[in-house]
Amino acid sequence: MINEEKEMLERFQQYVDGENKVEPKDWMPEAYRKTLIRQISQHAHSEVVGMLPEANWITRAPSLRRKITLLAKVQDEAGHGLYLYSAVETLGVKREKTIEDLLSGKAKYSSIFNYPTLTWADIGAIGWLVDGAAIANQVMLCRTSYGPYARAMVRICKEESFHQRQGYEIMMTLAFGTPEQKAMAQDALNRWWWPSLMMFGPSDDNSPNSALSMKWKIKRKSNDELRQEFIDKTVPQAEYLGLTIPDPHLKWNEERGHYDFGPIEWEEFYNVISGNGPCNKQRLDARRKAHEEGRWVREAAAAFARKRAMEMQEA
Ligand code: BYC
Repeated sequence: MINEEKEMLERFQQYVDGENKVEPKDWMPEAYRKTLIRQISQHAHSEVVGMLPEANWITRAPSLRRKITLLAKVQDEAGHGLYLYSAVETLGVKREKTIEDLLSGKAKYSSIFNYPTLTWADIGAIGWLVDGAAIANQVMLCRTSYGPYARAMVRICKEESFHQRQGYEIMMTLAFGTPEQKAMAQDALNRWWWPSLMMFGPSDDNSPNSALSMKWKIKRKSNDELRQEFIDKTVPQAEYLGLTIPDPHLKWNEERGHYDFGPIEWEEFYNVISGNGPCNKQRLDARRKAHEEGRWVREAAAAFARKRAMEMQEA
């Protein structure tokens, strides 16, 4: 039995190394299934919780055009959550259970959404930096080894690109606007820069899940590699805006061909992911309230589906 399992593991590794996609009915190691359930469900929760800080500004968007665009973006995030919850279901976990884990505080979601959106410029900074960081991470996930996750990511990435552009465009309007508008843009950059870098997760030497995830090609690039890619891409964008990234250590390193950057406050990151960030309680309370208020819709949809199934049987 042990030999048999070892053989299956080896075959699985060869299959993944051969750049083949793993599909829901294929045999997979239990740890592979578990880590995918963990990562994809956290990702789904992040999309859904991520709607909250932005939705906070829908009623206060400065023009009809901005309001329509923001509404579309927030709706896209809901759609991303739905694709990803479906991808988790293909791994044998009921959606209800996945959502229960979020509402009970057991499951994580991205640290970034535990920060408040204080001004309109934050909507620009989120699109530019948070969606920018998300794209850096998610382009890699389009090539993840699990088929349903990879396919969901292709569509999500296309939409994230539009989100990033709308954010950068808001930042351009503010940065090239009045001195007050430029100051708002700078203030938003100051507050969102470091939390955006934390989105990529702990540094490689403190990332317990990375080794297996890289081996099984769930992740294709390490947390630090992606963080560096994001910084290298974003610094020239900030320069174009005439804004200053709040890091006195930020400096182009000719030898490395990358920007050097200052130390990340990991204590803040661990504090946020253990539930003690500025908005953790507010975010979970909002999700719990929405879940309760949506109960009748779920019940009505389930009753309708049961009725349709009975009608089909009778026909
Ligand atoms: N926040 O071993 P590690 C979006 C946890 S949504 C919270 O490196 P892994 C968007 C990690 O879960 C963006 N927790 O883990 C939506 C682990 O804890 P557990 C969301 C974090 O999984 C709306 C522990 O720290 N994107 O795009 O190998 C509007 C050790 O970490 C975070 C995704 O979810 C964090 N930032 O790597 C706009 C992408 N980082 O689970 C935008 C998919 C780490 O062992 N996820 N932790 O208790 C991933 O690519 C990976 O899960 C991560 C972490 C790179 C995030």
